Amino acid sequence: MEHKVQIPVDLLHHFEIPGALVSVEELKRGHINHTYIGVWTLEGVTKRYVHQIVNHEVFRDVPGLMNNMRIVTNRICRRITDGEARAGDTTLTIIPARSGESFLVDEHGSYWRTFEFVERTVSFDVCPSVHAARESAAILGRFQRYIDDVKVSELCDAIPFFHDGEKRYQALEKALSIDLYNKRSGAQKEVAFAITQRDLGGALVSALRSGRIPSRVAHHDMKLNNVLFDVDTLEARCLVDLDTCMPGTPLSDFGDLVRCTAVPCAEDETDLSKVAVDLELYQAITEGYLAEFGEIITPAERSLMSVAPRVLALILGVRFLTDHLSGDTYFRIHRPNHNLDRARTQFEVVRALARVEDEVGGWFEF
Ligand code: GN1
Ligand code: MG
Repeated sequence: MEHKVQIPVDLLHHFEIPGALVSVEELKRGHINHTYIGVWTLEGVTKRYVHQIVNHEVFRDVPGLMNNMRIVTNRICRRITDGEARAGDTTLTIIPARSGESFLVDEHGSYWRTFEFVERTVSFDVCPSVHAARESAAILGRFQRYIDDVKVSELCDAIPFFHDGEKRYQALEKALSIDLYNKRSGAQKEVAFAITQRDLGGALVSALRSGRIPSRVAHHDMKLNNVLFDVDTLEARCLVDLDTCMPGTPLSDFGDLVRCTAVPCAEDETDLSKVAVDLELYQAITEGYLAEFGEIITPAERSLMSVAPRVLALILGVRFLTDHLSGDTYFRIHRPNHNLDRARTQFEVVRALARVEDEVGGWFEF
């Protein structure tokens, strides 16, 4: 389940960081990459950096991914220097290797990269307030506005078919038919629910494919804990985890943010009675988002906003379930049946969102 990583201290000194590494500690967060916080010192002054191992089983094209990230962060930096960004907004700063590359490969074949640590910020796994909900959505709207003129053709698919609900269902069907670990019988309820929702899974990707909604660069992992808030004012300042910035639809991000923020419980909550939509949070997200991005999105995109959270929760649930059936090779687990628990929770989120969908529909109209 866990694997101990040897920190390649010598290799980290090949990044463009002046000084020496004093200490490094793992930040236990995220299901895919491994993240460490390094403290460096130069002439008595210390500075923190984020060192990360990019999971190259998941991200097959690390140079392509880093190029996407460079394009997106450069665009945001230009908005900031041109005075077009909100005061305080910032983005990730990639620290290149001395060779000029944006990553280094260690002797075990792990891909390491480094960012500046964004100081004086905090993040939340569960939404702490209506203000935080509004701020997280507003920074998402600004992020999408800042990068809206980046051409989708400039970015590669960091993970092909990532939020493609149809492909995700095909993968589930394959895992069910192979049933390599005989887990299907223990997941009957979840499998049955997933099958009834198949059409919903494809709702966004079919609109994209038919051209009903435009392809735009999107973040594709818009969890609340990927938003950094100012530690004093709790204003949202930065979106992190830019690995999956690639062509798609911004509805993916809006949907993801609602599914995890307006349902304020842990993603693997086992007490399903805690899985409920907080309409006040949901409304704050909608208002915060539309205030920043509402003038850019098309009527067709707006018309899909109320269903997007349900689609995103379903796709994620299907992905967790598929991974459970396939031996937990993708999402890191911390207990037996963890991915099954996660799938069950997401399916409960789908049900909870369905119950409020008519009620919230009017929020998205002009
Ligand atoms: C993964 O590792 P993390 O937490 O940043 C996943 C997302 C899921 C998320 C669910 C590359 O993100 O798609 O929505 O878990 N990232 C990838 O918690 O698959
Ligand atoms: Mg991520």
